Amino acid sequence: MRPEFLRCGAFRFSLERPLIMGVINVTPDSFSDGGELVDPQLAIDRAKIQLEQGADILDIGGESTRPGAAPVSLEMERRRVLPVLEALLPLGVPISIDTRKPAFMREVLNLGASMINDVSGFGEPSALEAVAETECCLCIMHMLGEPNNMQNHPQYDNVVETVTQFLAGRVAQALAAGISRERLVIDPGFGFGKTLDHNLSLLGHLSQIADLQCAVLAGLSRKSMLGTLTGHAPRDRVHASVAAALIAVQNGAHIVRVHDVGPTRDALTLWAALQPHIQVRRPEE
Ligand code: HH2
Repeated sequence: MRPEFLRCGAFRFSLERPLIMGVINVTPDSFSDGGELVDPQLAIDRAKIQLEQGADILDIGGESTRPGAAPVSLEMERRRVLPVLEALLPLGVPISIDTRKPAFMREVLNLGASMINDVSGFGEPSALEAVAETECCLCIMHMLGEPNNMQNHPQYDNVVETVTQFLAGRVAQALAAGISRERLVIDPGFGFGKTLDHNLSLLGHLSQIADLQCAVLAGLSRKSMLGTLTGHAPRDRVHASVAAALIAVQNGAHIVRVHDVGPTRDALTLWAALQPHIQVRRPEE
């Protein structure tokens, strides 16, 4: 059964139509937009533009997790993210914080963040504890290894099976910690310890991940798989990113995490308008 709602702090989303999460990287080194938004005011301005363009959730990150990236300290993450979070909270919109640190999770949730997006899938021992007692939404992502080594010859017997099993296990742990299913989002982690072939397999089998009965998020925006296929640099991958978001939604994603909110919203508006008109043909027709 398809999940119908997503609880995200004080917000409640219907999953009838796809949601857009706008990416705000307050980092000097992100692969796609690194350095553009290190000035907090620029990050705040970008976030406001994304909201006008139709972002449902903003995802603020202070640590790049691109292949090869080194971890940053808690203090650095606080210094980058908190001014932006504090300026955006009064707007009353759902804000997700992209972090792997339980101490930072607690701090931003106390301030009013609605969602925690953890690319390590809440793998730190106290990560689930940090979020369990709140109403926040969790994005549980699969990653093989760590950003500094994840693209060193990633191997799987069956990538779709492995990722699905991993996510199923983490969902079971979250449920056991008292976190309700409507607060859970799962994400195969495109590009996180995956070759082009692995990424394409996961995109093609996203509906298998959606069978886990949680909202599914897909983050394909400007990623290197699109560069490999098109030959374009990150900032010139908008068309491929929009196509990827559309394919992900077609294959079962409920949320797409994107840098280019306006073009993605246009494409998904068309997709949503088309849905009531799609005929299911029976074999005898
Ligand atoms: N991808 C990135 C970062 N966070 N979170 C989720 N849930 N899913 C993703 O696919 C995902 C993510 C990497 O993209 P970006 O934020 O643009 O780059 P960087 O990590 O270099 O800041």
